[in-house]
Amino acid sequence: MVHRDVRNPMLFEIAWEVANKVGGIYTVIRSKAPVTVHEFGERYTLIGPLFYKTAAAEVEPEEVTNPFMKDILEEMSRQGIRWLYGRWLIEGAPQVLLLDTGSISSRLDDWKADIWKFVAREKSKAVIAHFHEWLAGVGIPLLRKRHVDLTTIFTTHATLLGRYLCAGSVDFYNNIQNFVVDEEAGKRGIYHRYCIERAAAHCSDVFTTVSQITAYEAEHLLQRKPGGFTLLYDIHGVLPNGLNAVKFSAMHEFQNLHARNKEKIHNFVRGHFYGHFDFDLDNTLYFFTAGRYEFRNKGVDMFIESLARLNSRLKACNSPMTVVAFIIMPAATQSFAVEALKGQAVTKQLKETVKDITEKIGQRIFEKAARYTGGGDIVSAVMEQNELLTNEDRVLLKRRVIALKRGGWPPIVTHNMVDDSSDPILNAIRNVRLLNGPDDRVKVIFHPEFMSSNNPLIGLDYEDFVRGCHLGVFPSYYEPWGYTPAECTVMGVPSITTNLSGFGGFMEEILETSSDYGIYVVDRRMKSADESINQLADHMLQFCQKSRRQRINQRNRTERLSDLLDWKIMGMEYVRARKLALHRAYPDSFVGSEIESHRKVKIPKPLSAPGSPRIKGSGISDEEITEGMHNLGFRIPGQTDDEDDEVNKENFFLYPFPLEIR
Ligand code: G6P
Ligand code: 1S3
Repeated sequence: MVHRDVRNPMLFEIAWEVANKVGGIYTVIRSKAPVTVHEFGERYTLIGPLFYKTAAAEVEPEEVTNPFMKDILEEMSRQGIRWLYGRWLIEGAPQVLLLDTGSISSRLDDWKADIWKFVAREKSKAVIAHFHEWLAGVGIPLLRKRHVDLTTIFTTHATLLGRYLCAGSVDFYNNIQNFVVDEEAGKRGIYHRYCIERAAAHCSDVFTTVSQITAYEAEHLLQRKPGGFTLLYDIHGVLPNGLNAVKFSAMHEFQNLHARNKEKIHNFVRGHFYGHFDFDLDNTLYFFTAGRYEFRNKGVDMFIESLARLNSRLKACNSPMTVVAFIIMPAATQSFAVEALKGQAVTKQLKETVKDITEKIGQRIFEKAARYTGGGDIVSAVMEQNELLTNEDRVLLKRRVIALKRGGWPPIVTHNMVDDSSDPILNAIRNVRLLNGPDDRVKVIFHPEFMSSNNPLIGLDYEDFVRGCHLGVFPSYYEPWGYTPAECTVMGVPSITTNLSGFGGFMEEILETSSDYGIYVVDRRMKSADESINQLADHMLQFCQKSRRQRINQRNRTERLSDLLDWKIMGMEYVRARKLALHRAYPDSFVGSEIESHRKVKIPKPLSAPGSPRIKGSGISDEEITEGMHNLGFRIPGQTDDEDDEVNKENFFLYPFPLEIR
């Protein structure tokens, strides 16, 4: 019997998105790398697919130092298997092994066994193999079949069947208990993939997922409940996704960045709405939604419908505010629309002409002032109005202004779509008649391409664009986690999400009143679609009614949550999952005293927000809450509403370990 060291295990993390950017799993693994490297150092290796086009930019090749690994890789080379070993060029620089799946497809079973021959050679340490998503998870049943001496974790970031069912028109959450899963998978032509996913979930020592909502889904569709227990230890099996929150040395740098990037969005808006630019940018709010183009799953249908209701409400209450709502979702396009490019060009020309003319006027005033030798009124002598603007300037200015005239209303889409007439987003916008008319208080811009600083229209990278906006709106129907609102949060941008998204559910669990922190959660679970749409419109309307000071305060509170979403805290659930995996595989190596106790705490509403009936009703004073938070390890500067603004001094809290979310 081999006795493996469970205190210093080796960790392999296997995923299709290692050094291969496809979607959210890439973000999970990449952003988590620094904390995992911190914990495991050289005992951590990531395994993923080798794509020659991108690998060179992602991985720096390195000599294999581990003698066991070296032997195995040499053996694989002799068998014609191509691989790349090195450091992934990301923060934390983890060791990475990329395998050319093309070179091994003919003997898939064998190569997987080859890799795991590692554990037959490295006998001193326990080995944890953590697989993400079904594509990588195919290895788990094979390992189980061969009785390889290691422990496995399988994390699913969505279920195949759940995604397929939700994208259709089924009432998914109300029927989740009733689906005949094999039949449904068969009908959709995904039975083989579904079987792999289910086998991975069932054969793993520890099965986990990214949120409570996906745990519920997995329980019914994969028929295994995430988490589990041993005699000594239990976990719920939800490993929420974290981020690396960037902390600026100047506390309010994120507010300055908002103002700077908003100015760039203003420039785009001036151009886009040329000829109809009759609204005040000082009273304009930028809302946006972004992500993969999944019309129903990402809740774009609900967003557009709610914007139409918001438009009517803003008109009805004569609001001075204008909302420009961006939809950033890549779709098939032919090119940028001429109208969209023209708008930027004519406004740029106008700006340059005005700049030239003002320079010339300045020069003329200077010349006159320098020559002034006395006599008469100084001001009229130096700044004779008729002489300031020459005829040539007047003609040029007229030409530029005339160029701003346009026939139709500003376009609702920035590109020429391949499928304009049947595009679901465009059709939904047309159906609710949000056509950027002069009376509309809500304007819509569909940008069917991801943001980039090289883009001739907006010219901002996604992160800068988000910082410049006021509110992210993500009313998803199917969203196991949902990084978009989490990213908004760490940048101090308030957002709206739903209780069907993993992130929304997580925030509702840990915050007493999430809206005070700028996280609005729409109920899409217990309410009808119409009620949810109204709730979303209400949240957006309330946001429009905030003063600038209130928006600044709210951004401060939102940004304070970023510590919570950092991997340093979120990664704790990964630590627990690994511990359970080791407990399960090597129960004799642990003793009773190692049982961890968890306590569940909720973060109270911010002290500067108005008291809720719940707090008032409970009879607990702010002082008591403050003291309670202090006892729990929160760091609290004595705050008042006035302090909770741009000059706010320090972080509101440091969250105590361990964080227990049940
Ligand atoms: C940041 C800047 C302020 C600016 C404000 C605008 O807080 O530091 O100088 O006034 O943004 O906020 P708003 O919500 O109107 O874009
Ligand atoms: C999945 O990617 P998606 O956008 O297909 O995994 C992500 C990372 O866990 C998660 O954030 C997202 O909700 C899932 O849907």
